[in-house]
Amino acid sequence: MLDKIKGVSEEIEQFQIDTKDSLEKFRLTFISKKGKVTELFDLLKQVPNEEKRAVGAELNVLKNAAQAKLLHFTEVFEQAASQNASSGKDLTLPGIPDLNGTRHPLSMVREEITQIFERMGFNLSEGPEIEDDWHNFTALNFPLNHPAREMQDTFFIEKNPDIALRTHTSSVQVRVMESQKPPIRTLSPGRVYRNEAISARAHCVFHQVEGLYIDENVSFADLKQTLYHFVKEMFGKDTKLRFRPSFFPFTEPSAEIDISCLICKGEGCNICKHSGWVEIGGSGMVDPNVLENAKIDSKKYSGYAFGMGIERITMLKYQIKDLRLFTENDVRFLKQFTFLG
Ligand code: 2U9
Repeated sequence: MLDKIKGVSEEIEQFQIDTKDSLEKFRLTFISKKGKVTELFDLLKQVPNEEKRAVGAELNVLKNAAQAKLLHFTEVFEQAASQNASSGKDLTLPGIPDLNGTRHPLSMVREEITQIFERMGFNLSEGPEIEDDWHNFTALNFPLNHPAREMQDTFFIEKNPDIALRTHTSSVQVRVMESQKPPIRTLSPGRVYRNEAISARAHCVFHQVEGLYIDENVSFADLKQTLYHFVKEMFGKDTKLRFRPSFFPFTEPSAEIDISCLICKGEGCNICKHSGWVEIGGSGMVDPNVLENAKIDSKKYSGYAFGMGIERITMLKYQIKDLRLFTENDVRFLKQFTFLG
């Protein structure tokens, strides 16, 4: 019995207490109802009467040692806790996990689009969001009385009709044409502004990618092939493409770009309004007036241009039904996207 007491005594001495959890473990191991010290007291009944007094005395020494160690460390932790409380910190609280952020879906899709065109030899161009009338409208062949210039579509700066927030990134491409010589093969992604009421389908701030290719003998066939390649890369090789005649002041001829519906694969569903097709943007051959406005000889050079809304492409790709989700910054929405580009 004395050997057992000695063994437990050594265990108590060596027991490492460095956290509140290990303090509790110490209490359970030695002092609780099922603890080793209590168990030894239970064994005292079996000790012969003549030894009981001596063994009992040893057991009391053991119990006191265990309780003294428990008390000492209880005080140590209480003191530390009160110091932390007075310094406003609770070091016993669990740490804040270091969560990784995710890319915004618009940023991911923009990069996916630009990478596809970069692989086809397009470079990226940027320009100011606050533009003058020349680069946003006049150079792009907008007639003076064109409705897109009016207040309901355009945000003007301090009532100065010559300065506005750009309504498309074509203004960037006018600047590229003015400062570079053909061949030009450029892509301009960026934020654009239109004076529209905010709803699930429209916003006053959105993003576009526009492309421009100017060289000798550029034809509509080149435009078709470039967009054909883009659509297969972006939406999958089974996606179909069609061009629908349209009108833009800056291109002639002009065409809307439709792709076969990604949801029903052309069968007809709610997303494509049962037509089997969804619009992803517009395109056309750069109007000779636009080339001449940038002092590019329209007899020698021709070009194609196209434009797409990044929100629209993202909504189609991820089946997002409300445009406002892009700007609400709700992490439950944002954390669903991972970039694989
Ligand atoms: C230059 C000359 C021509 C760019 C083009 C479109 C057609 C077009 C819309 C798509 C959806 C804008 O975001 S949207 O609302 N764009 O339909 N954009 S051709 O034409 C240009 C660009 C630059 C110098």
